[in-house]
Amino acid sequence: MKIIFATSNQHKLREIKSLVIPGVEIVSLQDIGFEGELPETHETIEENSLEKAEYLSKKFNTFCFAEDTGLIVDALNGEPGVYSARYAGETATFDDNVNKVLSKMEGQKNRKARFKTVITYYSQDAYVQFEGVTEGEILEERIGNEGFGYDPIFKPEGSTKSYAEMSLKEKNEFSHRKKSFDLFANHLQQITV
Ligand code: ITT
Repeated sequence: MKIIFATSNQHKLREIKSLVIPGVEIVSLQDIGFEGELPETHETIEENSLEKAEYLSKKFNTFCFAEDTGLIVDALNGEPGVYSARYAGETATFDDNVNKVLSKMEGQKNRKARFKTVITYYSQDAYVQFEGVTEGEILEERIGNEGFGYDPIFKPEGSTKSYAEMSLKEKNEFSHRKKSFDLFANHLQQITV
């Protein structure tokens, strides 16, 4: 069974491709020659995840999944949240977004935050969603060079390392993305057995 993963983020693709579902081949947008933009027009992670999966599934008339992820910081009233990719502006880099979080969190004692991923699996006009959440805290400065996005400033609960100090394998032991993917994998195995 082949399933398209609708993402234009190569880091997400690498993380997802490190996870295996027996009997399932994950196909990237590059593999199918899709170079357009995925629509992301809503104000919740759930809706944006659905929008991306539905768009691709209908365009290619096949099984597809997408995910939307946000970093939710308590002291920032849930920001950057659904705007995580463009927190510091439409053309913001990972560095710009991290700088904005660090400066808004300067002097802040409550550093609690969480990553939330919602995967949407879309097939034949029906869909199902899977949520993965990892609690943690926002560090006072960047630590580590691995990973992407907000990884250098996020330390998951139960770890002494930031996400950016972890190998892919270590990150998968804590990862919000892996948690949602495990639920998705479980679902696929149940419906394909
Ligand atoms: P697609 O919509 O094409 O999948 P995107 O990068 O636009 O890619 P999102 O809308 O889900 O994806 O944006 C989430 C942003 O949150 C992303 O650009 C990163 O900056 C950040 N992010 C997501 N997952 C992350 C992770 O595991 N570690 C650190 N930062 C992450």
